[in-house]
Amino acid sequence: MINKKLAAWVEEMRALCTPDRVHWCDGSKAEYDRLADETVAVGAANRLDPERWPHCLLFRSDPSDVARVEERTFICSKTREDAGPSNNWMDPDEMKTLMRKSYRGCMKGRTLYVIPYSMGPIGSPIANIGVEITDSPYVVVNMHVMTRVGTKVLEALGEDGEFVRAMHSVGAPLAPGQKDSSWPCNPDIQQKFITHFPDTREIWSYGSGYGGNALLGKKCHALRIASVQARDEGWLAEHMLIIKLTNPAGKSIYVAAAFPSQCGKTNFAMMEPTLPGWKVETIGDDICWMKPGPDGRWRAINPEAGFFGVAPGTSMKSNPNAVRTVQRNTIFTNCVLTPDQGVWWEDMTDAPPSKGVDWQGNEWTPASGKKGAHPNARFTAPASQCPVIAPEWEDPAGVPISAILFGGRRASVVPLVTEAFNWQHGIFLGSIMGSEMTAAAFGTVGTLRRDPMAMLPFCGYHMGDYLAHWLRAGQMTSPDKLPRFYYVNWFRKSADGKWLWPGFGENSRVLKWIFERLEGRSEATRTPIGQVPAAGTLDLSGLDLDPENQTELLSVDRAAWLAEIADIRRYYAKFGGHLPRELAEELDAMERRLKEKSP
Ligand code: OXD
Ligand code: MN
Repeated sequence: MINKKLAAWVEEMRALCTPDRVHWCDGSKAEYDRLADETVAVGAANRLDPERWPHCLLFRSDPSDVARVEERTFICSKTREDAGPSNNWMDPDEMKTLMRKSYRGCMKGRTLYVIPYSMGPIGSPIANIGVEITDSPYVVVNMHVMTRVGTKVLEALGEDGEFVRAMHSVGAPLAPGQKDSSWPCNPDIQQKFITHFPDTREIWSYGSGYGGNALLGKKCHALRIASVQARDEGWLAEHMLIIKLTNPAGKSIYVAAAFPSQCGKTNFAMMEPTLPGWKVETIGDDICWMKPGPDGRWRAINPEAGFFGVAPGTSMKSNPNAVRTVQRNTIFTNCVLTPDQGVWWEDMTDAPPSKGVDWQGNEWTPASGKKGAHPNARFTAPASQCPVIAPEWEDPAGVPISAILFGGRRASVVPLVTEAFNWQHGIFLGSIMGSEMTAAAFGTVGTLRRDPMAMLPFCGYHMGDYLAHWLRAGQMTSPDKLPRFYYVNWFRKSADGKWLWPGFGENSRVLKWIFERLEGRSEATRTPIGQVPAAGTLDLSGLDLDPENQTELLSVDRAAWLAEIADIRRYYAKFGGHLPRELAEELDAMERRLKEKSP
């Protein structure tokens, strides 16, 4: 028996968008294969060499449609106040009136697909159901990989269950007889809309077919809408990877970590530790939903079922487990097509292919000096294919989190690892975290963007209230059950601009110190900003690290921190009356400690 609200909503959208056909997705492999074949047959995708890249597809997007569009992303809460200073806002009724005009007749000549999906293992008390309506077969096949799709979700939803309504159109109706383009979308950036209605748990997306703009289970549902659900219901929806960390004695803990986009989350989630006997296994690489469990510990699931990872830079050196994951059943977007029907991207191998077809469909050679793959080219691959996926990654009960890490790219100021004094101090450190912009992101290269808990582009309500919610979460279970917070920075540089820390698998040394801190076996030194590893407690064995670098990596530069205080105050001022008093007090206390002679 179909859910009544779902049937009514699909009919309403069908009548508005007037597609030629409606297809309810069952989530089967046959459905995936049929749609994949159709996209190849109409020239929208290339099938890769079946021997070397079995069941892999390559799509090329329109040049106007290559990334998330934050400037066209809106949080349409009832009041502007609730959306806060970091989100674009429009009145929900006004936005819907505007968008209904775009949606009217927008699916002419196309099929309307109904995709029932579950974020998280079906039936998990932490999971949540959504239904995406789309006119893009590319979206359907990607959703098959990234979420759990189909009839089993409809069964779990039942006749009266609640679901997130996720409406999407590429915004490119077809006139009778009109030939379709290989990547239909609305090329006018001002006509793209990624809108959220948190109060009614709805997403309306129009004009883009790419990534987070179109695969609505990911950033739109699992972060922007879910963060509001989490606020209202007493849980946490976060932009965090989740790993299982096992020591040489076979004891395991689970760690979540928030890093802004482009700071190596996928690499960290699949890390191969350099320290002998230590093991990292993946639970998730991007999103973490956490609820207090029956034992009072915060239990986390990865709501996704796949990885939508940035391809350029992914190599056997930077992330061998990602390379192994994407060998089959993978959808590539905006990579180079090689002459032997394979894919390539910058820094995948030391030697590039002699020639290929670039992400815009043009003949390409490395000698051209142009990039062959778009810097935001992606792979969509099933998480189950990751060689280091943890066996319990789909446990409906979730995994208990012992530590939460956060950090961004900071060339100076922030030490390699700092342990927070307590929960409140941890939220304070999370609230001031930030990252220096990279060339691949918008903004001026090198300028610092503060990005609390890496949620700035993904929080569906006022950031000040979000921080208050984190403070409340600390009261939901007994203090001894709470995870501990660690502020990390792999990107510190020396005065002459050289990396102080090798990163990648060597980050396992920091994980070891954290593991031992949690067991009460490792010493820390109190500083004005938090606790850093005491001399000799960070395992640097076998690492050729200059003793000067070692000192600088963990040093707390009081003058530099004092100089940050003014910047933090300016940034906190944007939160107005929504800034939790506790955080303003933490800032004052840090300033006092920095000005004292000793910590
Ligand atoms: C992502 C992002 O794609 O954070 O995961 O931008
Ligand atoms: Mn992300």
